[in-house]
Amino acid sequence: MRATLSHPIWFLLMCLAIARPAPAQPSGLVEPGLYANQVTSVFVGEEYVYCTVPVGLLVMKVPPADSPRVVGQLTLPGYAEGVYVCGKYAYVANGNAGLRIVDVSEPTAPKEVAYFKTRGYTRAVFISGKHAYVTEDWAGLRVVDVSEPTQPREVGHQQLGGSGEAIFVSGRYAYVADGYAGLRVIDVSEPARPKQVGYYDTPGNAVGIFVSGDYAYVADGGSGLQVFDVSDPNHPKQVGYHEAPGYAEGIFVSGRYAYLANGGSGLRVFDVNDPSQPRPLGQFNLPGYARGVYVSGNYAHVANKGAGLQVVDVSPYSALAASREGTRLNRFPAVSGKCASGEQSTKANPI
Ligand SMILES: [Ca+2]
Repeated sequence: MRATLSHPIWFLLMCLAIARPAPAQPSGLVEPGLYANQVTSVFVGEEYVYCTVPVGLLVMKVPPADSPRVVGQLTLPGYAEGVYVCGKYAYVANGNAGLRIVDVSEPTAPKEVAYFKTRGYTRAVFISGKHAYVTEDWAGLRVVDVSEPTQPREVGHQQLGGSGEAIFVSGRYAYVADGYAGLRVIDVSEPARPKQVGYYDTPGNAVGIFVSGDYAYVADGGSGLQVFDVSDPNHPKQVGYHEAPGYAEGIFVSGRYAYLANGGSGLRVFDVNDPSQPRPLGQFNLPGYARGVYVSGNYAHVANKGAGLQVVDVSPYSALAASREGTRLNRFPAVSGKCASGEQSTKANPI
């Protein structure tokens, strides 16, 4: 069942990828890329872009202003929901098949080196330090020591009450978008004893999260973008929101901009220079269903269920554009942390 190009599912995916015409360019700003059309999540590394599709992991090359192409792929046994890449390893949240650890040092031949069987349905993973933080549907947060990636080892667990849709680790806290249960703040300073310290029941279905500075940005399903001041982690405080039409699934913040993967309504860009008043700047209508987004430089990489990986030129609304205006830039927190191997997953700050 391990990956080969001749696997019938891959064959179908590749046919879909090749056969579908490139989508029209929304707003004239898009470099559309189209691949393996059910992309469930995306992570941008230094040289390659990593996408999950239900049956596994794709390693892609995304040349600037050109269409992405798949250079490597691996079939996985579960439903691939999310991926985080650190050093030479990709960590895949693989549904009922737990956490899969894949050596991607040879991008054309990704190879599974270990897996960690969780007890529930694994939805999301975030790597920080030597730990993988894994959320599960109704089974909470697991802290897994991956200092030796071929021998993952659980060190701590905290039961949570929701569906564990997404996780972001910043400093000593893990922030979980816990589905209809809302936003949870977990103190992970003692990995063996993760402990919930703060909670906020968001109005909608919290499915995406990004933390930047003192603020947590939540993609809250039908309730759009919700912004929380988490400077006091014990008491997350809602400070701003924008309920755009659509279904908010994924969120990425870079500098003063927030990028929202907004389901059937494509990609939305907000100015969050004042986080209490997210100001909508623009919208990119995309084919399919925008589920996740990862911004690198001038490009937003959108995980799109139904229309593959969409690469959108967001240069009018990017930290790069802001830098030309002399605006102070924030680092990209998602990719600036030290990884298990001591390497960084991507350039800490490509600007
Ligand atoms: Ca809720």
